[in-house]
Amino acid sequence: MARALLTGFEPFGGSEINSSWEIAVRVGQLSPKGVVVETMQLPVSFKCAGEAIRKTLRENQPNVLVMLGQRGKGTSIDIERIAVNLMDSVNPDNDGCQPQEQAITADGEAAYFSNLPVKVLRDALLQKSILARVSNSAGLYVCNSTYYNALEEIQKHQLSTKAVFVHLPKIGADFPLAMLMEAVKTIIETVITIGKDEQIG
Ligand code: PCA
Repeated sequence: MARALLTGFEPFGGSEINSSWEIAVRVGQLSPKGVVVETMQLPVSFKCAGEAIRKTLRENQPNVLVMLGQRGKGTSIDIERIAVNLMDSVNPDNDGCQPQEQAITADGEAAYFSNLPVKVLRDALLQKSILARVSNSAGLYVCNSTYYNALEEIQKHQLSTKAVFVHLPKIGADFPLAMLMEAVKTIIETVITIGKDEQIG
């Protein structure tokens, strides 16, 4: 059976919860079809989140990595296509770091793309009438840098892990908990279906 790692972030910026972790932990218990899902909470720390995701990827080599983050002002479920090699933050992370126009990896690639077909994932959500789009920027804060670290690690070590980052809006009237859970479960199941054709896992 394929193994998926589903990550979410701890709260940040004075909030009590982070929708990404609330959803990750619940979807982990849902047992999506054809896959064993492990969940992991990441710190909102440029340094520690990057190190943690790299270590887990190397040690556990999951078949699938779905990383979730919260986009506070998000009005859709955003399937992130790309991570760029830049940190530039308006607010400090939970360690008090606030890098300004700094590379994530000195002399690293300018950017990495998801190695999954992002439009297929978006369409799987639209088919269920869940508002989703492909996003071409995960921002320049901790989500982007964690995504970059993950994709670079996969590339550098030639791992077979298929990875994508998804920004979720806050849980609320427009995006109730059940809808966000259904969305993330659908993404995982769609990745597994794609993988059957490509022999993931
Ligand atoms: N969202 C932030 C970091 C953690 C999270 O959930 C971001 O979009 O970078």
